[in-house]
Amino acid sequence: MTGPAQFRGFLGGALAGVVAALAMTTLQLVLRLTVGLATTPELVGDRMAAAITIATFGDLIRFAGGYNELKQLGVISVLIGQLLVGAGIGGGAALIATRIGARRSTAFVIGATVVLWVATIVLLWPTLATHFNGLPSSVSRPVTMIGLGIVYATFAIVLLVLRRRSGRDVVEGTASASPSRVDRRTLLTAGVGVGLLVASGSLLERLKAKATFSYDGTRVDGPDIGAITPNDRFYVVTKNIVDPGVDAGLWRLDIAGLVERPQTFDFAAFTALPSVDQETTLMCISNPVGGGLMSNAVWRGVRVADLLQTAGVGATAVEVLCHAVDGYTDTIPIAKALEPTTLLAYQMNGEPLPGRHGYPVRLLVPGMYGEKSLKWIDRIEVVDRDEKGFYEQQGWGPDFVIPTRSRFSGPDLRQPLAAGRPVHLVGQAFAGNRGVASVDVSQDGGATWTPATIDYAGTELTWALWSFDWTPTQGEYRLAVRATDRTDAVQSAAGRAIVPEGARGLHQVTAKVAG
Ligand SMILES: Nc1nc2c(c(=O)[nH]1)N[C@H]1C(S)=C(S)[C@@H](COP(=O)(O)O)O[C@H]1N2
Ligand SMILES: [Mo]
Repeated sequence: MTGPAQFRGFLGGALAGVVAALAMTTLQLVLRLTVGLATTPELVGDRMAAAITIATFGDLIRFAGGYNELKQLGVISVLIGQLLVGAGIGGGAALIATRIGARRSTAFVIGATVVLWVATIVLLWPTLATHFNGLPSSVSRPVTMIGLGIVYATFAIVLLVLRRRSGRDVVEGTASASPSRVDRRTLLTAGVGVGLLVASGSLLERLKAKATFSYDGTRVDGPDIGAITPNDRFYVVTKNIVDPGVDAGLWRLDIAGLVERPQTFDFAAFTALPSVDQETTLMCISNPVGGGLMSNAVWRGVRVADLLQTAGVGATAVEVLCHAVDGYTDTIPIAKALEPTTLLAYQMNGEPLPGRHGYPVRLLVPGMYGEKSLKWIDRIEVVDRDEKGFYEQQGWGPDFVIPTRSRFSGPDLRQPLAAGRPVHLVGQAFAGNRGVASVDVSQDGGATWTPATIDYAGTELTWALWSFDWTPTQGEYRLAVRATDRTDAVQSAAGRAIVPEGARGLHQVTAKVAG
């Protein structure tokens, strides 16, 4: 065959490869929407998140223009990558077919697909125990492997079918004799491709409607923050692009690892266990000083200590390694797991947990940053070594204990105030699991302090609400707030960056008072 004909053959093969990859993508999206199978973009994103440093993570977020934007960029990149790999295999198969023979070409397509499948499994291994409809972690890894096998096989089969049709033309010698026939084949392939593009596009739209982009990063802010945050206003942080939609009928909770009697509970058995109601505030490690990634709710749940006592914790236990259906992991020290306030919650403010807050069951670890409070949890494994969770692998921590903090949440002081007119300053203070004893307000950047009123004291495990009636005279004020916890420790004024152990420092706002 001549050079140009070979080149045309390569292009035809590449087109077939792209179309086969589109067929694979479409099937992936269908399986994601129907049976909760994790897609390659989601698994690659999670694998990357664990493999990169926080600095790179931050750079990527800035490069994309936000976390949600980075998630979208990641999905698009992996999907385009898949099409390019498909094009490469399709084009390669066409060249092999014309130079060596159809049989070798078929072997190449099958071989390349198997190699890719194995490579995917090896590279994404830590993330494979992910199933968004809540299959137990014991089966979700093999299910993901088989699912990947099915979608990769779909790629190979579609490519071979498309190749065999054009290959026959080559063998019959009609390809060069009748270019219009080749064009018809190409047109047919392209037509199938356009159809698949439309189908996968509409599936992507449906997934986007369910995606976390619209609510990830929800904060509570403003002058009207009550003691208890309503479920639909509670802050949200999630690593996921589309959060799990767990089928409570599929879901199981495993208590495993270094225990004498491993336990498995279904949802009915779990909610039949003795439970407690506990008001607890959660806050994200990435909450900036003065930020609203912090909320308070009343939770009903089962004490982890009760479950561990039933299971019988081995003497060498160091940590519990927790796993959730979205493949998220984190650890807590065994002593923390055994504290009576560490709960597996299944109700939030008197309702079943909302999907975005971890339905059907989430962990609550008072005193430690929100990332330890796994949503959609399905496994607690007692281990005798220091394991690292999803964010800890990136380099967060090692200390996840919440330092005492306080903030102004209202009113908005960007508008100048009027001298002599009273202002009602309000805010929250939070001291992890130590409780807030008192709050002070400063008008001079922290040089002198005046006690604020505690309007809601909360418990050891919750925030407190404070207010301060202030009637300023003309001038510019540097307002600051600080809290003292119930161990009498005063909030540190020393600033600390968010990375790697969470922000610390005084929340300060400038108030201008006109005469
Ligand atoms: N399974 C799972 N659990 C998770 C997360 C997650 O992405 N997946 N995010 C964590 C983080 S970083 C925080 S701050 C809290 C937020 O909980 P909320 O969205 O209910 O406020 O959930 C934690 N639990
Ligand atoms: Mo977080």
